Amino acid sequence: MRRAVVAVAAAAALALSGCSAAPDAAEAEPDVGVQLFQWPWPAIAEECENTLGPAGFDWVLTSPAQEHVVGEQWWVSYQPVSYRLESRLGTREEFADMVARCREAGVGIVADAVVNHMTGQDEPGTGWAGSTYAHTEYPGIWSSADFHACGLTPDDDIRDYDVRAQVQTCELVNLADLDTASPRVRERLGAFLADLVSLGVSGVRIDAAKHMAAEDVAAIVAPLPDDVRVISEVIRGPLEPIQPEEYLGFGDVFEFSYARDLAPQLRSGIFADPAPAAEGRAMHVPADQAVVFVDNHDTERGEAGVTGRDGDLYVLANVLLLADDFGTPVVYSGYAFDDRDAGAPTGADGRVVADPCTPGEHPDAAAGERTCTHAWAEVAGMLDFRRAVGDAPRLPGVADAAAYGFEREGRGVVGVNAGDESVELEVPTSMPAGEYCDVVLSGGRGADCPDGGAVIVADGVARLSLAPGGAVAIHVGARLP
Ligand code: LM2
Ligand code: CA
Repeated sequence: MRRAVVAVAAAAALALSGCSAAPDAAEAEPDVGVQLFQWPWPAIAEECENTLGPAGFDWVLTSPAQEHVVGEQWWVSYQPVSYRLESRLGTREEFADMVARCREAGVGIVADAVVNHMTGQDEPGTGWAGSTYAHTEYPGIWSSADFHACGLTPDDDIRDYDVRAQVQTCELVNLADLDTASPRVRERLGAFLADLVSLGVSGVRIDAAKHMAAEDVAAIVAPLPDDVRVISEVIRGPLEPIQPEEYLGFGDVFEFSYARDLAPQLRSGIFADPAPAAEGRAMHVPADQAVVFVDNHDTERGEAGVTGRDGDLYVLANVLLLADDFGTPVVYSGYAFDDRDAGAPTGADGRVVADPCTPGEHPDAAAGERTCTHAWAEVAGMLDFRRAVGDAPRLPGVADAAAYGFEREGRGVVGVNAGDESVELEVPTSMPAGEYCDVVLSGGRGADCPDGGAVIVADGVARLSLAPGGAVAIHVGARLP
C-alpha cells in the first residue's frame, strides 16, 4: 500500500515533466547511496559535511544501531540484545546528531534494522549497553513465546533453502528467530522502526528480509510514514522458492543479480549490453524498485564478485554502476581486511573509530584501514556525470578488445578498459562536437581539467583513450571552453 502511493506520485511527476529525454531536459534528481559499513555515527556526520554532501550523495546506509552482543567481530552488529540505540558505533544522542547533521548537509540516513532475529548465543550474557539476555529471553522485551521453534530440522537451524518454511521460521546460523507472524511481535518491531523514524531517518534496510514472510515484513512496516524508504535485503537465489519480487509491495529490494552480471564481464573483458531499463532486466526486479551495488559487506566476504581487492577492476565496476540508468546505485565503503571476521579498528574504550577521508584521495588501504571509496575522485566524478546525464537513456555500447563504452543519449559518454593493452575507443554520440574534460580523472572538477584529461568529440564520435585498467567519462556539463 505504501509503495503504491509513491508509484502514483512518481507517475504524476513524470507526466508533468512530459518525460522528455532531450539534451536540455531538466536534470533528474540523482539518487545515489553509500554504505558506510561499520562507520561510527560521529564520523558519518563528519563525512556528510565534508565529503558526501558536497559530492552529491543522497543517503548513507549505516550499520545496525541496536545494542548488540559484546565481541571484537564486525558481525556482533547483527546479534541484537535490545532496541536501545547504544552500540560500538555510538550512542542514541550521537545517532540523532548524525541524522540531523547529515540532513543539514543534504544527506539522508537509511538505518540497517535487524528484526528477524536476536542473538545467536547459547549462553546467557550481557550486551554492549548492559542489558542481560539469554538465547530466547530478553528481559522486558521478549520471552521464549515470542520466538519460532520451527521443529523442521534437528537443531532448528535452517538447512535447506529450497524449503520456504525452514528459511522463514527456523534459525539462521543459530540466531534466535522472532515469531514475526505474531501481532505482538510485529507491533514491537514496528515501534523500533518508528523510533528510528522519530530521530529523522529517511529509510530502513530490512536485514535478512528473506527470512521473514513478506506479509510479516509488510505488517511491520505498514505503520511507517509513506515517505520512509524500505529496502528489503532478499539475496536472490535463482532456484529458491522465496524470490525478491515478493517483497515489492511495500518497498524496494537490493538486487543481487546486478553485481553477479557485472563481475564476470569485467573479469573476462567481454561486455554485453543489458536490455533497456524500460524493458527490465532478466532476473532483476523493476529498475524503480531495484537498489544495485558492486559489493556489500557480505558479498565482499563471500560471493565471487568484484571487490576492493580487485584494484582497477573495482574502480571500473563503480564507474559502470554510476554510469548506468538502472536502479538506485549504492557505493560501498568499508575497510580492508584479511580475516573475514575482523572488526573495524576500535579505540581503548572498545568503540569503533574512523579517521575522516580526504576528498579526491584514493588510499591503498592495508588491512584495518578504511577504503574511503566514497571520497575517491573517480566516484565524485561519476556522481557529477550522473547529475549531468539525468534520465537520458543508456544506448547500446561499443566494444574493442577488452574495452567497452556507451552513451547516455546526448548527455554523456563513458568507457572502461578491463584489459592490459591501451585502447582508443570510438563511441558514437549525439553530444555536441567539442573538447570535454574526463570527469573520472578530474573528479568532476571540470574547470581545471588535468593534463591528459581532454576528450574530443567530433563527427558524432567520442574518442576515449583508455589505459589498461582505465576509465574515462565525459558529459555535457564538462565541456571545455
Ligand atoms: C544478514 N543479512 O541477511 C547480514 O547482512 C549478514 O551480515 C548477517 O550475518 C546475517 N544476515 C544475520 O544478520 C553476519 C555474519 C555471520 C554472523 C552473523 C551473526 O555474516 O557470520 O554469524 O552476522 O552475527 C556469526 C558466526 C556464526 C554463528 C553466529 C551466531 O559467524 O558462525 O552461528 O554468529 O553466533 C553459530
Ligand atoms: Ca525468521
